Amino acid sequence: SSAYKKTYGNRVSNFSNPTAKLILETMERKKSNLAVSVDVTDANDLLAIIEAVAPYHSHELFFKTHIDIIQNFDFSLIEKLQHLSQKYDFVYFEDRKFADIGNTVALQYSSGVYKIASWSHLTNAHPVPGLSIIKGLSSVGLPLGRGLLLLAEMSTKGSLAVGTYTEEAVRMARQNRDFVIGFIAQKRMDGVGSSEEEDTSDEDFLILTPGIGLDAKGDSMGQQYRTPREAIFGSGCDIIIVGRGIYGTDSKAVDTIAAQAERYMAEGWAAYLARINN
Ligand code: 5IU
Repeated sequence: SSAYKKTYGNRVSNFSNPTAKLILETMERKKSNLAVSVDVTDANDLLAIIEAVAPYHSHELFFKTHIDIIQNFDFSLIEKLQHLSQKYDFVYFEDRKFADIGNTVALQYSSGVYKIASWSHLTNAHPVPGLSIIKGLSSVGLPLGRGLLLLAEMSTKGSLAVGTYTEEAVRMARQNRDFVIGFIAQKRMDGVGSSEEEDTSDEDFLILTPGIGLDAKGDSMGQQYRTPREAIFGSGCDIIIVGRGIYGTDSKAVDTIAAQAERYMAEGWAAYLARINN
């Protein structure tokens, strides 16, 4: 597809959504397509990992959180996260994976303890409820300039998000380009599931891909890993999501975390340069 060969900067105008534009501009400016996924349960560990990675190289594009696993959560954490995102110029992606009817997800997105829409630039949803989920989430997120990714595929062994399910997810996104800016997926989705009458040659969706590891092939719970090069160059994904490959499974020293982040960042960017210059 044409988006595969274009620079991130040249794709900004393919999107109307402000979060999509922010992401592509940040990628171009920071020369990074790395999202760091931080699945830790202590707020201080979350802040420490961001501080370990961000100031040292300043190349991280995203931090992806699961805010509901933090044991010692209070809203002052959000204020600290917002301060860090301004200081180090990165984007937040709360990996909430909404999955309910529109009315419920609108409440889950805006309210409760976490008030995700108030601070997270990007979030994601399972397409399983159909268009209702986009209606609900966009009623909250669109006025705030937020963006949504649909889960078109998953990285786990035996995932049910395949075939016509994936195609339907892309059709749902195609009808809601103002808010749905792309997918969590394993490959590019431009043109997927489109009818013969539709011209999708200029279509562009951002593809964020998890399941990235340089040293392991998977974990004991069904996760499967591939390399940044396989994802970005081979499959045309745009952004790699890396968690344990960077911060490890037991607490690591700050310089080890920073060095691992640098390694994934360099691999991801090299794969992108190979792709656009190929
Ligand atoms: N994640 C996946 N696979 C998926 C989806 C989300 O791994 O298909 I959708 C999340 C889960 C975790 C992160 O927060 O991405 C990957 O972490 P590791 O790099 O530590 O495996």
